Amino acid sequence: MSKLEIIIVPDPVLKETAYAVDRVDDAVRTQMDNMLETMYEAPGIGLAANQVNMLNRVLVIDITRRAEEEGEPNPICMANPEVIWESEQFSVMEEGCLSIPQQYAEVQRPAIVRVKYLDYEGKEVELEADGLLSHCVQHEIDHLNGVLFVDYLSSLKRNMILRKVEKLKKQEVL
Ligand code: GNR
Ligand code: NI
Repeated sequence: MSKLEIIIVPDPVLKETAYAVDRVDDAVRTQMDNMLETMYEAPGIGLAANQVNMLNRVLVIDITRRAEEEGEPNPICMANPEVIWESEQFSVMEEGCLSIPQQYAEVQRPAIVRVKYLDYEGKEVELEADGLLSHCVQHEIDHLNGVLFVDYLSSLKRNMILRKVEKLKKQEVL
């Protein structure tokens, strides 16, 4: 496995729409392995292909490995994920993004989603997600469509966050 470099804003690759994979082959599985390693190392609870400069519809998630809890790992790998149902109820949660380091904001999303995707074996499966997992899977699918969590904020808040990241970059804190 190898660690990949995570792309930080502003970068055009984060605005691109990723293309569907034909099938989950060994190359895609290797990509998923490398993305998981990169995500755990970061550390983060999700990672989408755009963030590591790849433009296929692949993402990885593991919400169990958060510092405080350190549960058993539960990696979820998805290719061609699609939201096939969303609840009418909404949920608001503070989100962060490895491509927008050290910045956090509340984001409103459908509380529960049902997602259809190809798993690590290439089998078509469905997953119903709520809570943190729901926010995370929606956040990652957004990446594959070139959308970032700051795109849901007012332009004032968005620009403030993007300027702060610029400043951190200049100070070479990142
Ligand atoms: O590590 C991450 N935490 C997080 C918290 C709330 C909602 C979504 C996320 S995903 C983020 C990692 C990341 O940037 N994935 O694209
Ligand atoms: Ni992100």
